[in-house]
Amino acid sequence: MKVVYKKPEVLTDVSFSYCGGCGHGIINKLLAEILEEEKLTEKAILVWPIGCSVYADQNFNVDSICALHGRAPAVATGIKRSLPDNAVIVYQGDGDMVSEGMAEIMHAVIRGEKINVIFVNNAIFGMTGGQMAPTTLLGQKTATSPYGRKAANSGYPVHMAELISSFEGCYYSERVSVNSPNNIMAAKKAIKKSVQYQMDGKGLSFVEVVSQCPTGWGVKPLDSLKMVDTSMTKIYPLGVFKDSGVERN
Ligand SMILES: Cc1ncc(C[n+]2csc(CCOP(=O)(O)OP(=O)(O)O)c2C)c(N)n1
Ligand code: SF4
Repeated sequence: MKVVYKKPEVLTDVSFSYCGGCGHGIINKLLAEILEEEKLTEKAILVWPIGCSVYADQNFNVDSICALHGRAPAVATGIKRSLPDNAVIVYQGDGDMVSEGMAEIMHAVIRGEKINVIFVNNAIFGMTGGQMAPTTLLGQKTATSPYGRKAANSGYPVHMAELISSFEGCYYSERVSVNSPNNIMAAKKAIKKSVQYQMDGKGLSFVEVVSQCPTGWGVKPLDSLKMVDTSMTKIYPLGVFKDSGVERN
């Protein structure tokens, strides 16, 4: 029988540790497909965060390291500068990046480090039980904002893809989502393009993935897919915020 689909070989047989319906598993699989299609399985070095994807190194048969809370862009900087021919890919959640490690991502883009950053924004601290993050939507109920996030107490959601795009050190910044087949295909295209930019020696390439966290949001997986359209992308619009490759053509 003709094989029409199979698991990327770069993935091990260890099951993903994510909840059913979580966006992380989709994003991890896209990354695996891209590494194979770009023939980077030997050249890639993945930098994992603290968060629900902390165990993902067990799923990829690729060189990797887990960086402590929010420090992934700093760790990736050291790796890329000492191994400039490798594809150094950072993967971070919003709690890890925007709460715990905002300084590291800011200084990585200020320096224009030639790395990829995949930023998974599910508007919540997933791993630790659904606490409010800097990306939590106004009015969103979380374990630490049971009456909904209020700007007067906790400020406003942070728009990372737009913010990163404003730095000269950023070569590419796009926001995508993974709540429908079309959006998953667009997410793959964006991540693939960003990886190609790194292999061409360009500056920091950033892809924010608006991702569903049904467990943290307290909804069923199918409802979480709808919430990406009805809530998340209303505040975090999808699109390209900077693409220096296109602008220079
Ligand atoms: C110094 C420190 N602060 C906080 C924690 C708890 N902690 C573990 S993972 C994490 C963040 C998880 O949220 P996020 O980065 O949004 O990733 P997700 O789990 O949602 O994918 C936190 C706060 C910790 N272990 N150590
Ligand atoms: S808590 Fe949320 S982000 Fe973490 S694995 Fe479960 S659904 Fe995914």
